[in-house]
Amino acid sequence: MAWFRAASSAAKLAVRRSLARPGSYATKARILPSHNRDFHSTVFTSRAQAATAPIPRPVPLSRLTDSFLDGSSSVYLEELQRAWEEDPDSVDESWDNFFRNFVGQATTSPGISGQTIQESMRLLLLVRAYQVNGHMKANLDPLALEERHIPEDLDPALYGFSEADLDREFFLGVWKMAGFLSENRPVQTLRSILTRLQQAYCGSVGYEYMHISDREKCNWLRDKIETPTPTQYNSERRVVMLDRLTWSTQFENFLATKWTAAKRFGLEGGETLIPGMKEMFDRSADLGVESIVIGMSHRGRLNVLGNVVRKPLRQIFSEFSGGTRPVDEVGLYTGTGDVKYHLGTSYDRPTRGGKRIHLSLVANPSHLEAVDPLVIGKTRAKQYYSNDVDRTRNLGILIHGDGSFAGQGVVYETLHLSGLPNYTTGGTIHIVVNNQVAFTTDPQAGRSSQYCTDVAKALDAPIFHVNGDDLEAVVHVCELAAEWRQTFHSDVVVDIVCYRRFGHNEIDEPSFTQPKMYKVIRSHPSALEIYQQKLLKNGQIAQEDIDKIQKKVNSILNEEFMNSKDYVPKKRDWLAAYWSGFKSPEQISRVRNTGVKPEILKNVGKAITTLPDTFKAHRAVKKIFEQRSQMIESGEGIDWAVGEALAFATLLVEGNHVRLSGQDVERGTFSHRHSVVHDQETGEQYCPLDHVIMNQDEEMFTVSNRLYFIQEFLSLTLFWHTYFFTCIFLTCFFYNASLVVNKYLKYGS
Ligand SMILES: Cc1ncc(C[n+]2csc(CCOP(=O)(O)OP(=O)(O)O)c2C)c(N)n1
Repeated sequence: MAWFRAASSAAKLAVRRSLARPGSYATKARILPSHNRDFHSTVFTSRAQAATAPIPRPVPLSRLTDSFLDGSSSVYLEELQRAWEEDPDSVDESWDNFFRNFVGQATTSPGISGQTIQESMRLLLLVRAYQVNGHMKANLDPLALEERHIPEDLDPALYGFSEADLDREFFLGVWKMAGFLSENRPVQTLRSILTRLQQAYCGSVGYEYMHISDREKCNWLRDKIETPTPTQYNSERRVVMLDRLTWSTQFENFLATKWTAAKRFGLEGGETLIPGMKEMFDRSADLGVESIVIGMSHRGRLNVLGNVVRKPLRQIFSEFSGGTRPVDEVGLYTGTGDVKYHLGTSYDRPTRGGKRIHLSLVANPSHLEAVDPLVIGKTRAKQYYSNDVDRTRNLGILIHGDGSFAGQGVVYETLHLSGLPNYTTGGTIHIVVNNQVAFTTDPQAGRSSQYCTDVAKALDAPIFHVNGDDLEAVVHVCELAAEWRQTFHSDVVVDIVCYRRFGHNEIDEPSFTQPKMYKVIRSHPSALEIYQQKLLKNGQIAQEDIDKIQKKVNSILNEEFMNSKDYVPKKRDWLAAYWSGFKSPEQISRVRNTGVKPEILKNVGKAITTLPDTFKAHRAVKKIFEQRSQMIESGEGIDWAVGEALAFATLLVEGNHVRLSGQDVERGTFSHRHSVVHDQETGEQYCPLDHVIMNQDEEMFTVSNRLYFIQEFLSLTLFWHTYFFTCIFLTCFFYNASLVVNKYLKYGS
């Protein structure tokens, strides 16, 4: 019990000490320019700051000490400890944890220099504060223009620690925690704990994950973030990253010099997206992903097409030059004007780990974010048709702008589908190219939330904010996102905080509206220059190697440009995937006989009107099913609901997948369908259309009530239709989906 008495009195002493020290408690959140993040100058409230800071009001001792350390409660604690020593199971689990952590350590770790219980608890709170709010102090803005409120709970002085405590050793272990707080971490000095907290949470990455309610998921992330030492890449990886960043940068430069007046919606300022995506895909392939469906809007699309999906560069250049039309295909697949950054393509790409991964970039209309649910629908359809039951082989990736991610309702609606059993794709990876301006709107004017990604918190998705000028940090979080998705099969967000070197497009003048920002941007080095300088400075690469990479990339770009002059487009260039038998707008489909033989109608009719013997359906529903059975038997009086069910059933018999989706599709808005019947005693559900053919796969007929988002429903369903030639039936309130009809359905088929 000596530990306890010593701890108790030492704790009180520590509190008195800290109370006696003026200004040791930070009283307010401070505003610091984002570049001023040097550990030693910001981690403690300095004397100079303390002198100008308001003098803290006296705090009653009772509010600062842990009450169980005082008076009669100490006797109680001694009793508890005695009981625990005899039998750990005799005390509550929380006390068992407490004694195991603190008593065990205090007696067995001579290195801990006078650590009191109260200090341990305060240190724990400090670590927690970094986990929750460390991102507020992270160095995220490459332009260092953003002024952020640094929460006071990141100041060790708030917890009573001073410079004098820096070299004291502390144990932090807590039962069932990972990272800093795991029980098997060695004892560390306060200085090293604070340094590592700063590195882990306040460097180029700001992690937001403490909103996630699942402890296992938080621990998984803590293990990845709070590693004993920061992650390091070897020289081979660095050269690959440099090569990829050179491609991304040179590609935009090349287009800018060849087509000076063309709109590109270039990626300048956010070029690390490309190496980030490539590393994300490589990691995903290592973890079992075979196919990736990508959706994105204008920003950086040509760069993604050329450098990630590997659309032939000559083809892209030919589109810039106006290209020649294929003589034999005139009128079949045509397009004009700005079509080059709306087109999609697909490609089988070799990965760094020696695998192949199929990539397809879905065609995109001007409407921002409209493509989101289509990507989800296509991914889900691919999972169904490739029997990807655990959804680990097909992955959807969405790339957003910061303005669009925060502003477009379709983003929230798509996120909300992500966890529904009949809509999930096992997690989408979202990447935000956050150039901190939307057209001419500053973030402060464009949204109420702190981050443009806050909407994803509703989904318990982790969010990794990263400084877009730090290539290795971008690559790190891109890999982490891939690992998260393959581990937890849920959405994750990478927010690349970057800037837009030019205007909204290349012929816009950004200084009309963002003069201060663009003054900084004009003299800001590119991410490529920053990375080259970093590698040179650390002796990790020689100038000749950098020159060699630049020269190689330039010569390939020039070669492809020469080849683009004779490039003849093929009709398949217009399709995101190469579909054999896909009709052009001028070709007419064969009119098919959709009738079926009466015997088939009778057979399927039996299946759709039969309920299991033991099933206790509602009285009225039972009667409806008896009447339906008579209609099938006699062939007379067949009503709308039976006609519809027969249509679905015969589609199934012919091998088609049928998907019904809407807010009240299971019962039917007019209580007519009853495609899912509920047992009145057990609540069990039975869907007769799941039993039309022998050993029918449950997903072959999918009927699913869901939230009321018409646009997502149609977009999601559209891909089952266009990719797999299924049929779409549209019903009421359909006008909400007119965007999807105009932009996809009308042109799709
Ligand atoms: C639904 C829709 N609304 C408006 C527009 C017009 N528009 C095109 S780009 C853009 C700004 C988008 O900003 P952000 O998402 O931040 O992307 P950035 O262009 O900055 O990369 C707008 C409003 C559009 N294309 N689609």
